[in-house]
Amino acid sequence: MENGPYIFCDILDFKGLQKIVVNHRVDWLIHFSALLSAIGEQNVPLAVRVNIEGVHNVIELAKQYNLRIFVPSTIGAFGPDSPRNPTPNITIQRPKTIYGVSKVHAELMGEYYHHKFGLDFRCLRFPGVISSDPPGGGTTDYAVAIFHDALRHGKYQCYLKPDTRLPMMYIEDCLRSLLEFMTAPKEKLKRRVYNVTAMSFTPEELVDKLSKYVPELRVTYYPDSRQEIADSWPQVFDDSEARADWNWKPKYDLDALVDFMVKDVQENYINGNGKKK
Ligand code: VAH
Repeated sequence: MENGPYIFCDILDFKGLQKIVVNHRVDWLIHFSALLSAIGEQNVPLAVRVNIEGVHNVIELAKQYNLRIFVPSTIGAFGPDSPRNPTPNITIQRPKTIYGVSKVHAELMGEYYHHKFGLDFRCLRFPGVISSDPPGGGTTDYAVAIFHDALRHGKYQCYLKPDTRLPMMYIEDCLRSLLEFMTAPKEKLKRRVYNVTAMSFTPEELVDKLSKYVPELRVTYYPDSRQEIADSWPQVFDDSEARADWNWKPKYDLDALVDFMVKDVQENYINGNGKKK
């Protein structure tokens, strides 16, 4: 729809993206197209194209048209050789998923274009981001699916072990961190890639909080291939540099996340007969 709020374009269509940038006088580019960790392992060639060729397209466009560009990275950009508790901003990165490999590549490409061409590249490494929208193929998405299954069926089969600790963040904190980072004066930025987080929890800790809203909730645990991915990731994320340099501070803890997620899912997907209004 050319004149509506949304214009569809394939991230691999450089000319199509260029047309949108020129015709709509784009000045900031927020890039979220990617295959996430679990789904990327099921289709590596597509993940390479979307996550790597796609990010080349947007970084090159940002350079050509002097755009401020945001590219998200992830806790998945670290691997089993990285310190896990906590994981600092700068440490070894040898991820074991094509998603993580593509995100390390994006980080390094963006930093190169910043230093070589002065590109205003900005990148946040997000933890698992929890919103009421249905899961999108991420390893952390058990923490989304459980709300839909618990509120609809009173039960959930978890694909991670109950004690699998992962960094997480509610969607409102994610969006605010992006906005605050993108509007931060560049003089405050000591680096172009920052860790951000809000909390870390395990499935059993989440179930304990959710059971207060769904007392009859029954959860079973059947770890699958996503357990190996989770076991290679940070357990606790150190975001002290974001807090020091541009005053990052989360507002939602686990209690608040569960309260808002129960309300969001109940209103938008249970009462809303299965689809968001
Ligand atoms: C995933 N939710 O699980 C995404 C995220 C923290 C990981 O990038 O793949």
